[in-house]
Amino acid sequence: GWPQKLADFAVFQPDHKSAPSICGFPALKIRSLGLYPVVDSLDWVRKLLQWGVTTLQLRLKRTPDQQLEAEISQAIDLANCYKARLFINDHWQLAIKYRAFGVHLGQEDLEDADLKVIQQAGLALGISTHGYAELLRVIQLAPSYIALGHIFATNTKQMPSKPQGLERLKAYQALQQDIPTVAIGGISASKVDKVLACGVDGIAMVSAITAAGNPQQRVRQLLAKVECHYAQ
Ligand code: 3NM
Repeated sequence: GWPQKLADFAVFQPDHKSAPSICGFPALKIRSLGLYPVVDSLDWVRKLLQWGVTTLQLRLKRTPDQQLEAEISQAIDLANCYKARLFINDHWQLAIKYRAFGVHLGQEDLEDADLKVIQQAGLALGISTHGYAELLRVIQLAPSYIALGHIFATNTKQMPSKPQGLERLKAYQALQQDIPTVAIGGISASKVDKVLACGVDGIAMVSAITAAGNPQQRVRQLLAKVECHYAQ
């Protein structure tokens, strides 16, 4: 049978050679994630889509339960109108119900999520990792992309571990070339060049965009920089 929970993967030996994505999650093209804003409201999703963002994540951590479904379903409808790739953080059942492009799972969400159901629904899957051990485990799941964090100190999320830094980011990136990667954590506008130079396929950002004095201008500048980098 198919492993359904992370614990089951301990005995699951995928054959990397026979299939590029052994778990059947939709493959994303290497270098195609680009600028990947992570935001906490439908309002932000709407603005980012209007400003030309094509890959983004809705990460609702403080929304009351009774508002979750409306917020998520409207965000998905909007993103689908724009043909943008919206990943729903954690709420994988709602993501499937309203046909999101993808789901993003943190390590803690992985234990509860049914990966087989996500895969069978045809949604892309992104998974967070923090360090070598988590990365090796997640590579086995062959998700659509892997997030590598946190690269620099961040005030947006409480992190139990130390920042990974650029040297480790380069090493993780070199470790595997098949699955697209996204760097996250403390990436300010001025650090984007250094992070891109590590070879990652996308740059995930929260506060660099949401706390900017002029977020629209910031997004325009970041999109130009990131698109220019990947066009080379
Ligand atoms: N996940 P900012 S770091 C949501 O390492 C999140 O998994 C992280 O926010 C991880 O760009 C992080 O403001 C916060 O630092 C990123």
